Amino acid sequence: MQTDTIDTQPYNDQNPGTSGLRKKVRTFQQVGYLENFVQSIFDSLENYSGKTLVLGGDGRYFNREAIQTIIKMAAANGFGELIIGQGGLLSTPAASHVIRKYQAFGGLILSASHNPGGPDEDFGIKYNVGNGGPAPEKYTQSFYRRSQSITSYKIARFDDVDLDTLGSQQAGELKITILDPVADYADLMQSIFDFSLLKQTIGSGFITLLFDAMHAITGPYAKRILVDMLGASPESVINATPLEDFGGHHPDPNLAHARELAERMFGPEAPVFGAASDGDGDRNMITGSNIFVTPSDSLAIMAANAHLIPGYAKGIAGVARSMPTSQAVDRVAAHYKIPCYETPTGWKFFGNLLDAGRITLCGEESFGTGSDHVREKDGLWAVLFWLNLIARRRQSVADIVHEHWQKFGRDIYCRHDYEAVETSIADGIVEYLRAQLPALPGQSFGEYTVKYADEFRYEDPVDGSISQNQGIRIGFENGSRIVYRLSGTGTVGATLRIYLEKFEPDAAKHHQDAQEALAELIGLAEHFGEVKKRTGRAGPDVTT
Ligand code: VG1
Ligand code: CO
Repeated sequence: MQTDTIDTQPYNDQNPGTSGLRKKVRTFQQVGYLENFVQSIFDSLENYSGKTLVLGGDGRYFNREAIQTIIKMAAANGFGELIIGQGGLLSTPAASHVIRKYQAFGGLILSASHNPGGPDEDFGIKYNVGNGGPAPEKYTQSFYRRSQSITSYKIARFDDVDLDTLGSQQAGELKITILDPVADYADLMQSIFDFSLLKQTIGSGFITLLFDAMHAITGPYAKRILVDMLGASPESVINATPLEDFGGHHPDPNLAHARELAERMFGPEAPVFGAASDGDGDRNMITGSNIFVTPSDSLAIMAANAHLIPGYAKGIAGVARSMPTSQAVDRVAAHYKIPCYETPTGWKFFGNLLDAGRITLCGEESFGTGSDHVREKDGLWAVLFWLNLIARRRQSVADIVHEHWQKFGRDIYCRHDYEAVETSIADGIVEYLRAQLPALPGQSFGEYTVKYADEFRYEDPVDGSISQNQGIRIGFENGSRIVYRLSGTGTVGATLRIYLEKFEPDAAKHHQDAQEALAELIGLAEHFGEVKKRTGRAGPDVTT
């Protein structure tokens, strides 16, 4: 096998964000851009010679091309085997499972998740370590450092590999195995959930369902699992064909982007259950007939009901949530006397807690829930969890949610996103907020008295690593919170997220509209952050 060492110049913007390096496709298409980043990853890793790397992506534009380049670079850098999803496809949770199942050294996942795809849209790449989870910060920081001084990369010379035929082939010393991207994952799901109960409950018509794959990676997974294995009707999976540009939409599972699903779930004759997943299959939106379940509530409800699911029948060790996620799950943890951890945004912070057996379930307000079955959040897993729950409790989604609120109280919650804000304006807002923090505690604003105002800092309880500046929090005596943070996944300007939360113990007040119930807090968020004033916007671009 002939390998070449190609001279290159560093790019100064290869700093991974919340979930890998995400940029416009055109940025990735610059000479040596992808190669520099991949070589920077390989250069930062040790002792992988002869070992296995998993490779797959969400099928977006540039996926196949990038995979061919990475195959040749992995060969030149001395990996022994590549396991690649057929067609270059692997959902993020399936990639995590494949890494674990085949005890691979690590994996490269090509995705920009819920961001749009196509020649003018986004692409992304991230490295996952041997536990199947996203590389912790100490890795991503060293990838970035290496990218700033890189002078060459290594690449092998051979013809493009056939990504579509299952089985193993040899390219020089490198073994390449193309595997069915769905099979192992479907087996894993079958080992966690009660498939015979689900089949029966769907077959009897008690559960009718609608799943929106948003023309992204979960189409083939949903068809195999929901339709072929569980007997749902083929029409219950919509937008099931993965497209390179997701049909021109944002593959972002929320009520704004999964519009067809939202219309049907809130229309007459709505199915019992509706859900959607994102570009790379790790997010989920849960709805029922005429009800939307916030991801924070979904996590809390899962934690409270986990014992009803075969895979968690023995009980759960603990739970974790990202800092901006509502405190609903904390109440469940307190009730069952299990630990609850608060981590910075991004799945990479759950890995150590999962590996150490300290937690079983975890989640984020951004439509992400998961468990110790893999080391990523998992969209279809969440769908199956809810279906299993509905089948076991024989109740509607609305009844399950309302009973939960009655027992634990409701954490009324919403998030406001201001997208593509000029970076200097966004930084100015953060500075302005930061300057106010020391003086806020003790001050009262109507019924809200500030209890604490700080910047979230996390010390990992397992390895002691510290992450600073993970979002600004203003917490009130009555348990309400306002959180501000800048997104680490956007590709245009800055995205400012404002997270708002208010606890309502009184069941008589549980059926309020979230925006109305949070109106006073929304006003306070503007008072502290001057976001509308400084951006000149009338309101958020996206409310979830
Ligand atoms: C967002 C979410 C975060 C999530 C991340 C990756 O990050 O807020 O909770 O972990 O996306 O999810 P940010 O930095 O933009 O707020 V995915 O499905 O995009 O891999
Ligand atoms: Co995603």
